[in-house]
Amino acid sequence: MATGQLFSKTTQALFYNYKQLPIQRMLDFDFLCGRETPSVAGIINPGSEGFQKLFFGQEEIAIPVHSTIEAASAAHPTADVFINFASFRSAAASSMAALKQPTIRVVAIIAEGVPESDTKQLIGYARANNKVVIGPATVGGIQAGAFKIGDTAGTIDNIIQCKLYRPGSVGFVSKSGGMSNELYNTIGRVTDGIYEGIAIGGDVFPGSTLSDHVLRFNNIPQVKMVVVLGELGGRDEYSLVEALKQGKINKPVVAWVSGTCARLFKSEVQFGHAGAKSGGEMESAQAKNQALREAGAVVPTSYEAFESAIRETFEKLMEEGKITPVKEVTPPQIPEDLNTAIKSGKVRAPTHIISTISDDRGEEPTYAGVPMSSIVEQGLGVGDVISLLWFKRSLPRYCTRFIEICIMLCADHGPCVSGAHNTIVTARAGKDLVSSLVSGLLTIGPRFGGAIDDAARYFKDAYDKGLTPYEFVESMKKKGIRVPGIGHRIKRGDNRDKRVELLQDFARTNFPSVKYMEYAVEVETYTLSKANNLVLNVDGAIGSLFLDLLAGSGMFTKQEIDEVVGIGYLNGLFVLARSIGLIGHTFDQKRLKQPLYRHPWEDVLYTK
Ligand code: Q5B
Repeated sequence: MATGQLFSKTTQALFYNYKQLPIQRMLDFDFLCGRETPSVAGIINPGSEGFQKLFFGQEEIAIPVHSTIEAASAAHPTADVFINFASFRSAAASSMAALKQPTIRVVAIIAEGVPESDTKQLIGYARANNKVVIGPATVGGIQAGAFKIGDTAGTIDNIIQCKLYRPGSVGFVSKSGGMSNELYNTIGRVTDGIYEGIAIGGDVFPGSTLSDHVLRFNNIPQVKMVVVLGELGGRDEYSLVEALKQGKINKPVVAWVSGTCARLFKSEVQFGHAGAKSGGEMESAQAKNQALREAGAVVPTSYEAFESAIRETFEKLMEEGKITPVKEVTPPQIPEDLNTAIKSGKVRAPTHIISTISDDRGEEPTYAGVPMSSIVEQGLGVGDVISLLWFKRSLPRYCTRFIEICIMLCADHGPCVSGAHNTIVTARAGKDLVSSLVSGLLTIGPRFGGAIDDAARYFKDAYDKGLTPYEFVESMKKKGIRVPGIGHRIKRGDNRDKRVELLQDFARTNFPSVKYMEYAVEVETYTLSKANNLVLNVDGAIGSLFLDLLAGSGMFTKQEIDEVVGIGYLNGLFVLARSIGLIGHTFDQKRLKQPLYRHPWEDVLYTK
């Protein structure tokens, strides 16, 4: 393993697998330490490329995302740490790929459960190539005031409390990541703080060992004392014992091997980590503590006494003048995330959207407050859903049935009408479903299918004002406006539109009143006397009958009716219905593999 410093205040990492929280925590730590560059240079998210927006202090920054380790290493040649958040399934392969990058020097593997044979290969490759592996099964490590791996040291509050935003004099190494947080706190309280802390991970074969890091700390001048937290199982601590005995470590080492309680169990005990199991006597916490003590480490009699041992060792170094007290700094305030601040009630923020028709935040979505399950359980249909989402109320069954009939009757009217024609031409030009659909929908307007709202407006106005059909039609003529809802390209007085008859029959049987419709029929009688094609068309029938529905159902105030007519809800019925047909026409053309449409020359009048 390389000697000396692993990280510095300019170290940058490549982060494998996009995980927003640990990356943001690294960047928050950077800000706290006053780093000038973010510690994450690039993110590798297999299969995707682009940028991820994250905060660096108050500023938003865009961190490049690469799809491969090779591409990321090439793009960020100065990023020499690889933080691997891959799952245990892919951690070994990605770590090996990272180790093979000439620019990568340190690989931290977070995943637990990496096969031991894979880890051994990684260790072999790393040693042969003078690289460092931290983990697997680790939270990572930290160089106080300089660089932090992922979630190491937990929340920003904890980092501030442990004074990890500036370097102290203690090198710390532990197996456990969870316990390293505990010790950061202890060391922060009883010394001038951590210089560097590493959790090597709880696997039987860690990428780097306790003694690897202690020997490294011994070469870092800023580290004045070393704290080691081992655990029962394995023999790693004996390498440290050897190093101490051979005089390779000349800085005070305060050590504790946890797991002394294992002796209280009658049989072999497996603790949380894969490597933490009480095997033979040599691997017991007691034996390792004793060996460390004999080799010259300061080893307390219990974990409870560990804190005093650390304090006393630190104070002794202070007395000897080997440690100059660290100059305290006040770290900058990390801006709180808006969501966190809102949750804690500290701030309020205006919303940007108001919505009153549906809500998907609860256990199940609701339409106008009605849960989906209740819609299904009651056997409600699309008419009821429209009534909830458009009108925000549950309309009586005859109303919702009327809506459904409108939709069924307007779903299609053959391939020759404007909408279907456009859709067919678009589909034959090789366009996709949505393009073909919207190209047809865009023809819906005052002449084709989109006259329902205007029909309702004009019929209502004329009826409410008490105009006779003659007065109404002639006043429209004077204004040069065609009566919406009247007239059809193929329907005639002697070839009525069956759809209109079906709607009228339904309404006459089910509606309490059909006064607006009867008025429209009187208008039709007058227009038919002028020309045979001026029938009440499907738009006019729906427009007038919807006025009857609104007025007769007792579910709408006069003001609400004016709003429905004023806003123009009713063309929505034609748009919704005809979408069904237009989608069908798209599929039809695709199914028939129809070629590009070209209009025949013979069908065009070329003239000057
Ligand atoms: N004249 C629909 O016109 C159409 C008059 C009128 C007074 C009128 C026309 C019109 C109002 C809009 C309307 C919905 C353009 C129609 C639909 C869905 C569809 C479609 C499908 C489906 C047809 C001949 C003479 C002229 C005009 C006069 C015509 N309409 N006068 N009020 N409303 N209606 N649209 O046949 O004296 O000769 O100059 O705009 O309600 O879109 O199936 O195809 O389901 O897909 O082209 O059913 O009526 O008649 O323009 O040659 O006019 O009648 O002023 O008089 P045409 P034009 P003059 S349903």
